[in-house]
Amino acid sequence: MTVNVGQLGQAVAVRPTGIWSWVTTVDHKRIGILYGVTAFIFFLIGGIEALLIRLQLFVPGATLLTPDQYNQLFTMHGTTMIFLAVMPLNAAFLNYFVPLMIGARDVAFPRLNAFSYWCFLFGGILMNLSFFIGGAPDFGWFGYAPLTDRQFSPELRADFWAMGLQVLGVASLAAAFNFIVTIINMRAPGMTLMRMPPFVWMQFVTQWLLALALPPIAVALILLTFDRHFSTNFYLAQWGGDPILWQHLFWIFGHPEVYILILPAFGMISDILPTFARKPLFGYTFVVYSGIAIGFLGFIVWAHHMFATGMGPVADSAFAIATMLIAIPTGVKIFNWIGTLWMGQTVYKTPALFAVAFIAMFIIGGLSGVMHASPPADLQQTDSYFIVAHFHYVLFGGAIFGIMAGAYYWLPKVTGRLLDERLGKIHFWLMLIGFNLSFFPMHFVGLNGMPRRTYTYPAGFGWELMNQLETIGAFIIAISFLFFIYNVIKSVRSGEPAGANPWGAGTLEWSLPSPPPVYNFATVPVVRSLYPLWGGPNDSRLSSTQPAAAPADVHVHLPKPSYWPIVTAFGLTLAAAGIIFGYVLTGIGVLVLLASIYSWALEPAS
Ligand code: HEM
Ligand SMILES: [Cu+2]
Repeated sequence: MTVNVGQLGQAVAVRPTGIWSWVTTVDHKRIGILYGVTAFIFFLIGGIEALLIRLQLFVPGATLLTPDQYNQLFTMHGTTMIFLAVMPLNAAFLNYFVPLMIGARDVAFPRLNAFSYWCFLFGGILMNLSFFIGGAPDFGWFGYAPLTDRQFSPELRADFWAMGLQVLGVASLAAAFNFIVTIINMRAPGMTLMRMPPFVWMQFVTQWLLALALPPIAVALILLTFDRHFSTNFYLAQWGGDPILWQHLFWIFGHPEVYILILPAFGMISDILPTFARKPLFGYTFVVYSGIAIGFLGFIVWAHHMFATGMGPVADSAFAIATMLIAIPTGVKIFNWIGTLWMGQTVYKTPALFAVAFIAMFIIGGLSGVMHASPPADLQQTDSYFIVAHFHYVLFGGAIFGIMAGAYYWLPKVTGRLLDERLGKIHFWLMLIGFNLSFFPMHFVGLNGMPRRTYTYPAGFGWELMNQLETIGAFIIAISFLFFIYNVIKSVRSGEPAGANPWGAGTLEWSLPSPPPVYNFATVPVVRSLYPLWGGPNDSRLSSTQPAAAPADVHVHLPKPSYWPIVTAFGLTLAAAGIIFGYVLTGIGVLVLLASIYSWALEPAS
């Protein structure tokens, strides 16, 4: 497809419409929107699961849920929040903004990008279908062997889980390679590595973590599938297998995974704070290198999840020390964020509020994390509500607060409309209060012995009040999100036009009109600094009406829409679903997969 960008008005008319245009889109911005909307729906589903869990725990001895239903809900809540909400929400920002921030017209492999999204959607649907077919997975989000094996999970539940995760893994791997190549190869002239916005850097590190951490879990899941379907005994101790093997393989993936969840938020915060503090990020180089250091260290600490298995003093010490080391680069980052705010004239718009709360909440989660880096402390805390408190402070207080900062910051670029500040602030305060009410008491009940993954508890241990507060907090969080949803709808319908650069930010995406045209940049920009829109007479901090780049009369080549990505993803999912529903389906799926890969390869690119 060739677009004449001689006149902007003409180019806007080129923007395709209709549902078919979404199904076949290869535009990274549309794919970003698809990721965002889908992931947000999964976030709401995971949230409703959390509310049911909290209702059941509101009073001792409640009977709202059966033990089996409870197990399904916490397993699907954890799995959904991690794989279907936070990862793809991060992917939404990755897709929409990384090309804009590096001055590219699209990603390196636009059709592969669409394929990633469809795999994510189909994998998520496949996993959730289990609720209607014999029950959802019920063994916790890390699926410890032998609970998942043929002996203790004879139903289809573990198959749904394993196959859903495999398809989701393909989605993330394809995206990882795509964005590694995009970031290395498609930067605008002058955009050296050390001029990349921190968000791009942290996403770059994240994509490497994905590329290196997903294969181990793919292998672990294949071994599990072999155990379940072909009578191998990788994880079954009575036949010479080793359930601890699962734990190693899982956590070799699982610990990098927590950085996969949080690093993009680190990046968002590092871009948002300078905008509102009106000054460059303090210690940019340190933020970049500490992010890389966290990425490396993340691969050598996995067994801190396994202190309770009795690995012996040498392994325990090594993993404890390595884990404590991560506090250093993490502390460096926190120091840099605070340094950015220091003496800045910070304007506390909604994105800035979420960003600052992110720092505070993440510090709390980081501190409890360092606490269980010590094996003796961990033996007290593991499998208790203390752990649930800890990881919600990093995943919710960290990742979700970061993502919300990002949403309030960047949505005006996507929709072209500002969000309502008053509604945003109501959302913020309710969420902050609800979050702390819900999760801070979990530290105490945890240290007082309340185990995690327990569907009820007896009265008289002194846990009642705390649990009631937690449930009330959860509902306050839910209400806060109603304000967010209302705000977004209102903004899309009747929000004030955002203009190109409503915050006076310094990075490249704000030089484009909101929303950006299909081809992003009429003329590829030349970058001379970390904040190309700051400095000089047109400093965007001084005037918030930054003119959009002047359109040049050139022809831009854009990739053609294609339906092969969705067909290929469908074939792959069918093949995976065959493991659950019957191998014939796997055969059909493989045929569809091969045929569509072939057609994809032969399809002309433009
Ligand atoms: C709406 C706010 C949320 C509430 C009220 C909530 C509540 C809970 C509760 C009470 C548990 C413990 C269940 C048990 O051990 O019996 C839990 C588990 C979990 N939550 Fe959340 N949660 C929320 C949001 C999130 C988010 C945003 C994430 C991740 C990004 C997340 C990830 C997890 C994980 C991984 C588990 C562990 C599941 C398992 O033990 O297998 N939660 N949640
Ligand atoms: Cu870990």
